[in-house]
Amino acid sequence: SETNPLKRAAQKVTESVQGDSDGPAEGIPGKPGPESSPVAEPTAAREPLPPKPDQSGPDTLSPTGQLTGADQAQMAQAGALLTDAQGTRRYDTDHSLKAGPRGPVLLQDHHLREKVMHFDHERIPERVVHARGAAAHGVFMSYGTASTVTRAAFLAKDVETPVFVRFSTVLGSRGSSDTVRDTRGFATKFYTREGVFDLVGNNMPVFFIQDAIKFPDVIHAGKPHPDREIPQAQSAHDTFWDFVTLHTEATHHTLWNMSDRGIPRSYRTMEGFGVHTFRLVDAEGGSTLVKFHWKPKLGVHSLVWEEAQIINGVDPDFHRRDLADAIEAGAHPQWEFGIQTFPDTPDQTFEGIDLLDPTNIVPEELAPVQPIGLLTLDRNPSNYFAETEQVAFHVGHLVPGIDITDDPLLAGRLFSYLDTQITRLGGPNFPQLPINRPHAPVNDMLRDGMHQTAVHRGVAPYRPNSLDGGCPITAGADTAAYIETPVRVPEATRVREAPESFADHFSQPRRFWLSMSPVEREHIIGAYTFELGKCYEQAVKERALRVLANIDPVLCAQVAEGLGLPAPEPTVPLAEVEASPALSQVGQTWPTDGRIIGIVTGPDGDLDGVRAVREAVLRADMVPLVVASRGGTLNGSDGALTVQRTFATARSVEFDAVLLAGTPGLDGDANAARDAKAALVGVRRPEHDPRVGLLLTEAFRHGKAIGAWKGAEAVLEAAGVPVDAPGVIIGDSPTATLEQLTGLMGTHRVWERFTTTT
Ligand code: HDD
Repeated sequence: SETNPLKRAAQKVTESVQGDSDGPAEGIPGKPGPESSPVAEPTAAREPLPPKPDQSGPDTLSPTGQLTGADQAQMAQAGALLTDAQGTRRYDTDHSLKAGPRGPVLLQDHHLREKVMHFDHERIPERVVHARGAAAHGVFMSYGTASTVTRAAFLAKDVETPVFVRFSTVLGSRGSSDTVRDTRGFATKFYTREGVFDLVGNNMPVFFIQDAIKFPDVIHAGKPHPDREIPQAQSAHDTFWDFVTLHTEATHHTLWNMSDRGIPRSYRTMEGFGVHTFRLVDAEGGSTLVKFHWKPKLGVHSLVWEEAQIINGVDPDFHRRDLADAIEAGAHPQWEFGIQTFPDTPDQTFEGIDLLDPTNIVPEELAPVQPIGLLTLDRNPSNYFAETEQVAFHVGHLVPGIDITDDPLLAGRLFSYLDTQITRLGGPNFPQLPINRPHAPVNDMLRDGMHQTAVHRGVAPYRPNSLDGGCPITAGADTAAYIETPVRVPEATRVREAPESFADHFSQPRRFWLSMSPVEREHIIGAYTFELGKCYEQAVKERALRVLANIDPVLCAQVAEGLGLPAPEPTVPLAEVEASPALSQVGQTWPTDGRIIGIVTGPDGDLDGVRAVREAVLRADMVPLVVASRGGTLNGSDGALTVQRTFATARSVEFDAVLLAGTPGLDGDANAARDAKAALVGVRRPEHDPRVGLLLTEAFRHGKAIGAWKGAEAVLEAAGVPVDAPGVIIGDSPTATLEQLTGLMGTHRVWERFTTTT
């Protein structure tokens, strides 16, 4: 009846919501969309599905201790009908209000104004470091073994604590690649019953600098050059190497970065470290110095450099995707939490190692890592911004039983983390954001400020008071108060100086180098040669070689050779140190859970065999990806098999191992006929497709296990992969081949394939 399209649309909406005063309208499904749109709405409006279990919001309490069910509803699309931010229903959000369809947009369009205003402010400043990250929810189960050294309630036997863990790279911007050579952040928020404990660690146990006052400098040196803002997310440039060679305390951390630890295979295969020495305090006030460790159940595993570089282009979100996929598939990553313990002596050293120097490790052979609990990540965030981006870690978020030491790097961090959240999250009330809310009741006297969301009651936010019933009162040791350990502070004159014990910059790096297997040393030499080869300044390269000479003459000579420069002599005597075998990633066998096997088949491959290995791979908690010449399905005698990757979309770097499906034997004529048929439909057999050849040569070069069952030898031959090389298996049957392949994957790589010279 109504001819004006806007009015007609408004009428429709009114009809559809009639009788519905406070909830989504009945009968919306199936109704046509507003007719102001020239085309019909692609889908009819309907009630959103309830959130999946992994989409529910963080299980949090409000600052006043109430469950945040109301917030939960606001986190998803809360109903069928669109509203604006004030809850007023909207009939059209696709057209600005205009003076006629071809006329100017009117300033009075307050809906346009609100929508664009909000959009204009959707981004917040990225983290100044660790901007790119991925996170997951999980649970920490305590073994209780730490109860002898700490009163922390969450470390008592069988206590379960919800956690949120964020992994990150350090140098790159939010949109940078995952597999760059860099340190990785490993930050854990424990929502304990006694308050939040944040362990803000890295995947390396040492740090570049010994005093926080140098942090702005090391980051300025590592970040892109200020003039052109390049290179992104990497240390292969002059300013980084200028800094780390002028501040030789950075030598140890730099060596870790140049090792395989700088390019993890997955967040799931990284160790984590608290870096600093912390102080644990028991119920009687007794204290013990500790270093925190996370040990991945899957073992420490890394990429090789060429793989990492290829992934940067093929799948820049490799680590982020890997973590989310594994959790969604139910392959929940796990780490054992552990501590190295040291007596809390006044000098705070252990076996001559200064525990306050964050460039030092204590070898595990001298102080074994004692397991104290298990971390399991089992739920992906539902909203990247609300959770992963807005989570705010702080080394000063401590609980009773965990205290700090006088490590000067830690002291500066205690200031920096709170400070940065004010810029990043827009004010001092960031602890009220759902992801940051403690699960312990909060009863503070902090008030007002930007983005205050709590409605505090009472009139006397101070104490003591006589107006709010005298509350709050303060807790004591018997009511789980956080009490600083009464550590004696030495009588001293104030100085800007480092202690003499901080001056040895080379013996710990030498220990690391000596602890590496030949193939790991080869990778380190390759990394230094690559990074320094990217520097323009001759003086920087020469200075870097002088540093390497003080770690090891072979390392120095080989890098010098690669750079085409003379190898200098050491300037300090080479340290007499023992290797620490625990530092090497090579030589152990690990579970293969969650590893990815690419199963390559041709248009006439043994599809029943493919089906059998697929099922066996799944049973072994690994991921099979069928790779064929084109997408869709392959029809075996037992029904259709879905193709997950084609020769165009597959790249070796995605797989931990490759299996080549056999082809049932055919005679020469049949072969020719088959090829002719395949060519007609534009499908090439694997042995004729250069992309399969590339896949295999890369997998071979990267030390990955390769298996083929009867009839697939031709594919290996065409790729030039020697069938008798280590880690290449020609099996009799599909499942026997898989079994041998899985055995090889347990050691992570076929290490014998890498050539070594050291
Ligand atoms: Fe830091 C973030 C780890 C030294 C200042 N740091 C940040 C994150 C991790 C670390 C994992 C990311 C947290 C997240 O996911 O939100 N940082 C470390 C480790 C260090 C270290 C293991 C040495 C042992 N950091 C350090 C120093 C300073 C900072 C010495 C400053 C004096 N770090 C920051 C920061 C960041 C940060 C600027 C950036 C974003 C944030 O804090 O929330 O405050």
